[in-house]
Amino acid sequence: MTQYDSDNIFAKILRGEIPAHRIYEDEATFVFMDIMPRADGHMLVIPKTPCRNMLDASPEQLAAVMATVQKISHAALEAFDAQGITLQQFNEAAGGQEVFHLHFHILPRRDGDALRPPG
Ligand code: IU
Repeated sequence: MTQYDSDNIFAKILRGEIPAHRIYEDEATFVFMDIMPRADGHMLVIPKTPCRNMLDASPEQLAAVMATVQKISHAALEAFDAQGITLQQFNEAAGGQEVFHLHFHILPRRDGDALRPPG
């Protein structure tokens, strides 16, 4: 497994070196808007501590991130007038991961909609 690289873009967002549209944070997690949203209200949930992806996450990191995913998903249903939530999470380049700091995509969904393509 490749090491965690503290120069990744989400680490820079956590350090305040790059701006992000912040939605929520607690002692262990941080939530911000995805800059290339594939659905209205597309958000990312990340741990504040270094973690490359799900494969090297500790049980504590996963528990904290998933608790925030659930909390923010409930809020997103109301805030973004959605009827459902799609979660996405990618691990390593072969698995579709582009930013190597653990993150979950929260994608609010409306009846009959389709996700926009990446980019
Ligand atoms: P991944 O395939 O799950 O690793 O995709 C990374 C996501 O991070 C992708 O949806 C980008 O739009 C998003 N993103 C971002 O929100 N802010 C950034 O500065 C960069 C990527 I670079």
